[in-house]
Amino acid sequence: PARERSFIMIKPDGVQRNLIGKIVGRFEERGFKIIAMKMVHATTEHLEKHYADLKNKPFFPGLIKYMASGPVLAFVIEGLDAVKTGRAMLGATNPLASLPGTIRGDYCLVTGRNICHGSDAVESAEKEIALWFPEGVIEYKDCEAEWVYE
Ligand code: DAT
Ligand code: MG
Repeated sequence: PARERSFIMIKPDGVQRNLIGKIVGRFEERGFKIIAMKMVHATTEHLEKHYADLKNKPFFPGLIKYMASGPVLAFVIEGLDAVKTGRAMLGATNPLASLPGTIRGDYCLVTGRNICHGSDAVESAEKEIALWFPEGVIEYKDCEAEWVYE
């Protein structure tokens, strides 16, 4: 089976709105293997590293404040095209442009409260997984794999 990995994070609004089960369930149902998961109330320093590429954007301070406002659920999915498919499942950055059936298209309305993060490239996924899971991920045999893959 494919071993591409993506970092997914349910943001503080998703946690507060009790959407953890529904969002994690979508990735499980799609066929992805979850190989790491934890709830974290992240520090601003940690979030500034996670969003380092955006530090010059006008919305950066508000983004960090939002992301530090409560716990997040951080997890790693593994499977075929995990990054691209993860992004497709997320929808667009602005929920207005997110189709129904996507996570953002089903559960939120504004960019600044868009409930879920997903890595945008294999390289950023690797960086984000290392940042959020320095202890590493969990290796195990997924008995479903032979039915998900040819
Ligand atoms: P994405 O989360 O879809 O990868 P991004 O990496 O460009 O989008 O931005 C990270 C987060 O920053 C995004 O989920 C919400 C916030 N954000 C992005 N653009 C914004 C904007 N124009 N106004 C307010 N918040 C924004
Ligand atoms: Mg991004």
